[in-house]
This record gives sequence, structure tokens and C-alpha cells, in this order.
Amino acid sequence: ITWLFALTGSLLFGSCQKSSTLSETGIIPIPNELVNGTGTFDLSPDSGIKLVGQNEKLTHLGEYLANRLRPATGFDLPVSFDQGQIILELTDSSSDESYNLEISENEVKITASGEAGLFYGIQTFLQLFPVELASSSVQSVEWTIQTGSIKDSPEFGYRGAMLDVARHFISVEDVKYFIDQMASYKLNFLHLHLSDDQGWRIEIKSWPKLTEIGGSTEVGGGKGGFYTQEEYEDLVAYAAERFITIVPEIDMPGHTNAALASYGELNPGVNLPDGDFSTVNKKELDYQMPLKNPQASELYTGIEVGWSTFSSDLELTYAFVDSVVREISELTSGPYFHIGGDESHVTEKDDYIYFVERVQDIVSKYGKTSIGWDEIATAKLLPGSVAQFWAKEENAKLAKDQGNQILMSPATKMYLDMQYDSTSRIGLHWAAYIELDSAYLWEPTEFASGISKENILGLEAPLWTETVTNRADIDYLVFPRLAALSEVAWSSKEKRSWESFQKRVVSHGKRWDLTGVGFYKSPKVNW
Ligand code: TNX
Repeated sequence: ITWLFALTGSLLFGSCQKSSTLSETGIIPIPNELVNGTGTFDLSPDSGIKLVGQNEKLTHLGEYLANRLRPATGFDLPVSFDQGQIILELTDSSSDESYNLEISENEVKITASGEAGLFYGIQTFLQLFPVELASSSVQSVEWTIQTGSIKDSPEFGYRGAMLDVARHFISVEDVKYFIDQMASYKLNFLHLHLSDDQGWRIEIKSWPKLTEIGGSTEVGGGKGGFYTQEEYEDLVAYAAERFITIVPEIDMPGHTNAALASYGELNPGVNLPDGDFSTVNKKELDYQMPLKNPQASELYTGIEVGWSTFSSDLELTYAFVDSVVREISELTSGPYFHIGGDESHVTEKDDYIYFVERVQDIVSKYGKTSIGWDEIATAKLLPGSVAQFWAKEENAKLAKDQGNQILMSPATKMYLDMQYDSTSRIGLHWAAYIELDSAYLWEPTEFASGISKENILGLEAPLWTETVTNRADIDYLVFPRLAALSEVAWSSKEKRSWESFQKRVVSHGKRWDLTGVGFYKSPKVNW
């Protein structure tokens, strides 16, 4: 009899079930602990969302979930503290990012001790539904998910992506789109590369020509653009609602042509009165100096790097940096300010070190912690400053030896602007070709010699935009690699498996197709 039951059971399972277990639904990043149940939970027109806890963010989180479920299901999904089969329980207001998700036949319960954890639990829950859930109109689909339970928490506290909005300007709308995509993969830091040789992208009220002149172009000679301070604050708030912290970067002392083209007096060789300018801003200085300086450099729209520099021995440089750091820090809710520091090939070594050390002091004066590309580790780092490893292991080592942490962005694995292979329609390949399996198959704690888990703050995937001009280009380079990298950042080495990822990413591809994300259909996956 037992035998008979087993046989009919497996026959029934084989024929009726679409997605056979919770672990086979395409959750990315893969959770820490997952136990499959044997039943199903159905979302129905009577389903509601019940909030449990004191935290004032609960209502917001409940509404966020309801808004993600309503369009495709067409259900009301009322959010209340009284009833509902989907329970969101927040036990505290901690910064812990872990969550539990329990799915039984009658109810779903997501529990966390912090808002971010609850948000991540919601993201996992949303990934369990048929892909049609991503639709913006009502779909006639059974909204059934598999039962089981998940306990999940991230491997790294900093899980980031970077957009280079300087080489090609990226609109507020496209940045918000990118933020939404990041949120669904549980990424929590968005680094904006706001200045480079080809453009200055954020309004600085005390130095208005930065955007008037420096913001007026981009690679290839397009019209460029910039964020007003209001727009930038709107981005910071939009990201924060999705538990993403924006890290602003002003790249210096190299990569500064847009600033040098805006203000001639920042260029070397200009005669300036001696004195301490650290407390005056540019508007006041304009009374003492000619507005139009003949020595301003030309705007630049090419893609060469490493040829521009601020003057380390010019006091005005630091007055400028002070104003910029002050204004941007006022708009920044997060702890970090990124000072760039890469590829300063025309800055003397001593000047470079002096500059980085002074700029770190300015950043700390405005209450922020400096992050810089790995070269900054050749200077004396302030305690807490972070070196972003992109190319040189010896720099990562220098940071570690000073007791500072490293943000991992190895170009050969994490650079989203690298081509997939020689046929990729855009992208560069100076570091590597990065196919999807290559982006997935590496271990950050074993990548650079001498750099282990405790030295690593987290991971960040940069999208440089020399060859990226629009949303379609972003989509093509970012997806599916960002999904792979999110798993490297969130999931432990023991849990990750390329074979499993190859299968799980298929449903993400379907969702991307459905929502118009023009991702790269990597031949490594059976889409
Ligand atoms: C190197 S990575 C750069 C960027 C370029 C990128 C292109 C780094 C810190 N500097 O200026 O955009 O390569 O891949």
C-alpha cells in the first residue's frame, strides 16, 4: 500500500506541478537556508496584508508590497493592522538585513528585526510568483506559490553598483529605473560617478559654472546634462525608500577636465594672490579675480584617461574642494563620500599624496567617510577610509596594512562595461571579456592575495559609460550580469552554484522580456 501511495503521488506530482519546489523557483540571490514544503499557497481576491509591530515604516512597506502585487493580479490587497494572510512582522528597528519567510498553505509570514530585512523578504516573496506578476495589467494566471521556509541574510553589508553619469549623462528617470532593478537584487549602495573629464553632473551653487560649462557636453559631443540639487535630493530619497544609499563621487585630482574647463583659475600657472581661501566661496572670489580666465582648458569629449589634474599646490584647489564636498555632503544621507583618486598619471606622486590626505580631511570635516579608487592607499588613509580595489593588488594590500577596508570591484570580474565577448555590440575590453559564467564564478575573499573576508567591506559593480548612451545600452551590459554579481555579494560561497544559477536566471529572463528590459541573451543559459 505504501508503495502504491508513493507511485500515485509521484505520478500526480510529475503531471500536475509546474514548478515543483520552492528551491526550484528562480530566487536570486540564493537564500542562506531554504526548506521545501509540499503544498501550495494561493493569492486570491480575498487576500490582504497584515502588519504586525510598532514601527512607523510598516505601513509604507505594506503599501509597497501591495503596489507590487496589485497591477497584475487585479486584487484589492488591503493593508491593515487587523487581518490578512500575508503577514509582515517587524520586531525592532535594527540595521540587521536578515529576514525569515514562512509559507504555509494558509498564510505567508515575513519577519525581520529591521526595515531593510523586511524589504528583502518582500523581494524574495515577489520572485516566487509566476513571472506575469511583473505585468502592469491584469493577467489571468493562478497566483500560486510553493510552501516552505527561508532564513536569509547577506554575506556582505555593502552590495553596490556604480553608474558613470559623467561620460554620458543618465537621466533622473533612468537612474530611478536602475535603482528599482538594484532593489530587486537586494543591492544597497548606488555609487554615482558625478564628474570626470567629459562632464560635471551636479549643481554646486557656489561654483555655478561647473554645470553651466562643465555640464554642457559628454563623450561624443552630445548635450550632456546635470542634476539640480533638488533632483539629486529626489534621487537620494527615491533610493532610500528602497533601502539604497547613494554614494556621490567627485573624481580628483585626475579626471577633472570638466572642472578645469569651467574655472580657468583652477588650472596651474595662473597667478593668484597668496592666502587662505578655505573659508570663502567662489562668488566672493569673483570680486577679486577676473571672471573669464583665458587659461581655462577646453571641454573634452573623447575617451582618453589620465591626462588632467588639479593643482596640488594651489590653495584655491582646496577652497573649491571644500565648497563642493560641503554642498554635496548636505544632500547626502549616507556615510560615504567618494573622492575618486584613480589614474592621476600627470600628478606628481608627492602632490598626489598631499592632495589625497588634505581631501580626506575635508571629507571628514563634513562628517563623511572617504572612499577612493585603490590608488588612494598610496597615501596615508584616515581610519575608516575605504579603498576600492579595481586593478592593483599591491594597493589593496597597502590599504589592508594601514588597517583600512577594501571595496571589491575587480575589473576582470565586476566591470559591467566590459564586453561579454569579441562580438558584443558595445563595451570595452581592456580588462577582460566577461561572459556570464565568468561574472558568476569567482570568490571575493580569495580573489586578491592577502585580502580576506575581514578586510572586505563589500562588492560593487561599476558601469562606465564611454560606450553607453541610452537605456537599451544599460540593459544590454547590466543584465544578466548584475543578477550574477548580486549573488556573489549576498550569498555564501557554500550556497552558490553556477548550474543552479543557470536554471534560476531563466525566469528572470522571462520577467525582463515581459517588462522590456533588453538583456543580453548569454549563450551560457538555456533561455
Ligand atoms: C578605468 S576604473 C577607469 C575609468 C574608465 C574605465 C573603463 C577606474 C577607476 N578608472 O576612468 O571609465 O576604466 O573601463
